[in-house]
This record gives sequence, structure tokens and C-alpha cells, in this order.
Amino acid sequence: MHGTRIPQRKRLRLLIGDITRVAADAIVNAANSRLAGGGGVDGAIHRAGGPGIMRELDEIRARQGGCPTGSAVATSAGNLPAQFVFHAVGPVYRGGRAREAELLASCYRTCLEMAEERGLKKISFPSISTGAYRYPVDEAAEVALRAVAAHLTRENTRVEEVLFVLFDKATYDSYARVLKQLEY
Ligand code: AR6
Repeated sequence: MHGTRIPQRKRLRLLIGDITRVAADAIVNAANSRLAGGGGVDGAIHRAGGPGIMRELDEIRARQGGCPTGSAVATSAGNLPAQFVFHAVGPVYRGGRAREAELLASCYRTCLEMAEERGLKKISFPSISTGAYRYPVDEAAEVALRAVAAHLTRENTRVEEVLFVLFDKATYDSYARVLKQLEY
């Protein structure tokens, strides 16, 4: 079992699967800064969640014109097994010297703060930026797992469980390897 340095109640877990099928209080989407929908996990979330999610994003776009890279916006979750979707905008990978790690970590931290603000216990993440945005999975896994583990070891977190729902075995294996190396 992973999680030895994290207090018993506060778990970080890795699963292989489709994030739209796993119940959580908030499901994180890997969105784009126009909040315009797209392929990958974004497409799956809109298909499974229904059109109400895009209607809410239209309102957010009208109000604030999108979402900066490294940040996230919240909508309700429509037909998904969750209360909220947090639409996080990961960086496009451009070789690693364009603040990609900082921006990717910021996605995870922002979503965890949004969960704290809402008093949520369980949040699920996909592997942000490692599909269409081409972030190398091993590097992204290290950034993601460090950011989440740092949050879960905080004294004052109310988040009890963080799930990474990874779509394919290669991505899962990469996260599992990094998690083991981090010795959490
Ligand atoms: N459940 C969990 N993970 C999934 C699912 C799913 N149903 N479907 C795909 N993945 P990507 P990005 C994995 O491309 O790189 C979109 O068009 C996928 O295998 O979804 O952040 C947006 O609109 C990969 O491991 O997100 C943006 O324009 C991971 O999710 C852009 O792509 C992320 O791949 C964002 O690109």
C-alpha cells in the first residue's frame, strides 16, 4: 500500500480507468485556456457529464474570458458521479524551460485549494498535460505526485483522499514508479 508517510486518513491512490466512471466529490478535467472543450479526458467529461457543463463554462468565459494556464475553474458535474468538475489548464510542453513544471504543479495545488474551500473530501485527477499537451509522463508524474503529497501532509487539510485515475497502463506504471521513488 502506498501512503506510509501520509497520515492514515489521508490517502493518495492510483487507479487505471476512465475518470468519468469513478465517484468523487470533485473530478478534475484537463481543459484548455479557452474552456472550449476538446478531445481526450475533456471530451470524455463533456460527453458523460452532459451539455450543462459547457453552458456553465460559456458563462465563465463571458465573465472572465477563459482560464489562465496553471489555474482552474469550477462547474457542477451534470451526470457525472461528482458534485463538481474542476477544469484545470495544464501547460503545453515546450521542452521544459517554459515554466512547465511550475505551471503543472500550480494546476494540482489550485484544484486542491478549490476542494478545501468547498470542504470536499475526495478529489480525482487525470494525468494533466500528458496527452495532447505532450508533457513527458515520468516528469509530469513527479510534479503531480509531489504537489499532491505536499498538500496531503499539511496539518490543516480537510481533503481525505486523492485519486489519480490513469487511462492506460503505461501512464499508471509511470506514476506507480515515481510514487515508489518518492517513498510516500
Ligand atoms: N479518464 C482518464 N484519463 C483520460 C481519459 C479518461 N476518460 N481520456 C483520456 N485520458 P489529454 P492534456 C488521459 O489529451 O494533455 C484536450 O483537447 C490521456 O490518456 O486529455 O492536458 C483539451 O481540450 C492522458 O494520459 O489532456 C486540451 O485542449 C491524460 O488523460 C488538451 O486536450 C491527459 O490527456 C489538454 O491536453
